[in-house]
Amino acid sequence: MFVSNIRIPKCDVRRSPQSPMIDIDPLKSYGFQRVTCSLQKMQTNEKLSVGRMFSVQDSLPKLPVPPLDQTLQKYLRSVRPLLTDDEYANTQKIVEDFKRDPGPKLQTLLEKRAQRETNWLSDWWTNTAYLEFRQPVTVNVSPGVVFPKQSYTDKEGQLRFTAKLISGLLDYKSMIDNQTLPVEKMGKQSLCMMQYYKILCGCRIPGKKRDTWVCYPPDEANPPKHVVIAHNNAFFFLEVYGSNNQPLSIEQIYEQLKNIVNQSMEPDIPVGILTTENRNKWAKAYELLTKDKENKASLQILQRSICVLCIDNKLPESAAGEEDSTAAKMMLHGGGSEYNSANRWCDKTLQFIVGKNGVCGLNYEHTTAEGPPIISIVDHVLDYCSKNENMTTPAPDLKPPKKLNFNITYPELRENLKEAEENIDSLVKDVDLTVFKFTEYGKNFPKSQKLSPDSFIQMAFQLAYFRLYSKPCATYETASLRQFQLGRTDTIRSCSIESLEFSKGMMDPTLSKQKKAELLKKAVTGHKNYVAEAVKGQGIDRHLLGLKLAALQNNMKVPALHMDVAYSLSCHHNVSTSQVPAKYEACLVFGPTVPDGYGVCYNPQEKQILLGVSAFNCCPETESRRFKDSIHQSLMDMKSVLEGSIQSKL
Ligand code: COA
Ligand code: HC5
Repeated sequence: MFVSNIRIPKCDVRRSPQSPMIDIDPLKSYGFQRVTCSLQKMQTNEKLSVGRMFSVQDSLPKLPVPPLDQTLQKYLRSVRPLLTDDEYANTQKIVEDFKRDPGPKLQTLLEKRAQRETNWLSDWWTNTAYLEFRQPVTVNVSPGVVFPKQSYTDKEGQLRFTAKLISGLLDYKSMIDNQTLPVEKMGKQSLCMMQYYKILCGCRIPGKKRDTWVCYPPDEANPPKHVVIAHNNAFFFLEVYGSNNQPLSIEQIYEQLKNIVNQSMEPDIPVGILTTENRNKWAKAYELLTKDKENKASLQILQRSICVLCIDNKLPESAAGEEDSTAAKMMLHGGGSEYNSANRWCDKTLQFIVGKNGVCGLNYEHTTAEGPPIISIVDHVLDYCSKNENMTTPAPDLKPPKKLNFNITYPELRENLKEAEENIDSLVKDVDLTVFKFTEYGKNFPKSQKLSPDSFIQMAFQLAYFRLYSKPCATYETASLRQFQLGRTDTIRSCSIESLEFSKGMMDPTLSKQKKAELLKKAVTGHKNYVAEAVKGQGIDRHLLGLKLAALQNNMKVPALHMDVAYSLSCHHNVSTSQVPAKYEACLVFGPTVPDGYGVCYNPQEKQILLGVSAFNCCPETESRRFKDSIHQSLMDMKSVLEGSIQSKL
């Protein structure tokens, strides 16, 4: 928990005002202190004595508020391909009206907020995108990452890998604790490092209208020194440092894990399944659960932990060729109550999942951070695990692992558990997931054509959708705002007038390859320009959201612009995408953001592209495999037109 003397840049991590005061008396035996926290204290924190990791933090620019006219002009262009002529004419009028009133008033309110706050967006974003979201975090919010398959095939191998993974994680954590982690860069631009600081200590807590988020950073008086191990639905406290603050050796961790497994040979009460529930339902159950002192202590150990490690016992059978998609499901939702969905604590920021037969990866709760810091940990841990030598030495005064007890005293809680099982099982049935490796080429091909690989891939998604549905759709791509203090993300609206021209052109058999290549290049360039502006804080989606929230906060009504069909259509992302590059062959997955949409996460490597495509079975119009095939076809066709047009030039 935050305490007054933590030394972080004054801008940064803040406790949500709703966060409960925490009484952790039952943990005294583990040497934790009672700590209380206050938002006030957090806000008055003075500067961090800056190590390398935060060396440029305070000199990063503040997120700007873009000019109103610029946003409105871009907005009109972005909605054009989604609207009929009549709808567009109506939207033009609505935008003109907004420009006169209340646009300027709201813009002034936003500019004032930007002067006051370190980042005018970050708190609003945390609340609207995450803490106020009421659907389950499972599938809807928390992404999954599949690691390359490991070589272990039995329980001993599984536990040895887990032990090494924990050791690698602690090795990474020491760079956060000592602030020696190098500042991440995007081109020449340094990025905000605050997300790294929160990854190995954050947790979400369910609330009735809004969740809260707590964090126990490394430089508090008594920082967390334990992980939680989940096995057979039971949770165990495992201290991973000795009394001299030295991490346990790999062998020591392995022995502790063996002890844990021996204590949990039969499936336990599936309390963890509650964390996969709708947040309001989980909040109600949480309230009941915390009436019991022992439960409360167990919950606090989970929340205070560095991370959770899920040692899974079950793995569904996969049809040939489906193994990667099955693994991705284990990471995204755990396979339902019959498999591993109760062997999770989905509120915890980071859960490593070590499954049977070499299937492993992670799931992370998104409130705390974007993908790149998570992938930085993954790359480090996998590097560490691939080394043969063992540099660790035994640490003194090992504490035995301790099972976290949960007493299900209220009959309602039993019903909550049953209902949570039913709900996750139907969610699991609804998820349609396909992961695949496109091996024909990677970033190398678009680069050889002097085109941005990311924009090229985005145009493949546009064409893939158009090929299946003969129409364009609002498409989301994540743009990083981490060039700014406490920056998170904005939206890249990948569907554009140019992308539609390109998609139509590609499907037109009468057009020459030359002409198609021209349309492709124009669309790619248009997209790249949008990206360049979005990452500089000149995107439109967060600005429009800010204008709406400024109205609501000042007791004004929601502007007509935000009630218009153009706004809702352009925010209904039938394709929701994100690029997350990784060194390893990691496959990344997240769920669609609308019932009739696709989620596409891609990891472009030099000579191949790894993709995770999701959809919902309940929607008859979507199918992940069809979309995947269409992406494949689009990437092939795009290469062909570029190569064809070169030949025709010769
Ligand atoms: N010709 C040749 N090479 C080019 C090129 C061109 N016209 N344009 C770009 N390239 C090269 C780049 O130099 C870069 O080279 P590298 O592989 O050596 O690093 C590479 O191609 C990739 O560039 P590009 O494909 O244009 O993408 P990007 O790295 O600029 O990323 C975004 C674009 C939008 C993905 C990025 O700006 C961003 O915001 N990422 C954040 C995503 C995120 O947070 N995801 C997680 C969400 S939880
Ligand atoms: C392990 C990588 C997961 C990527 C998750 C991601 O891209 O989240 C997006 C965050 C944001 O603010 O854009 C949201 N999205 C899943 C809806 C694209």
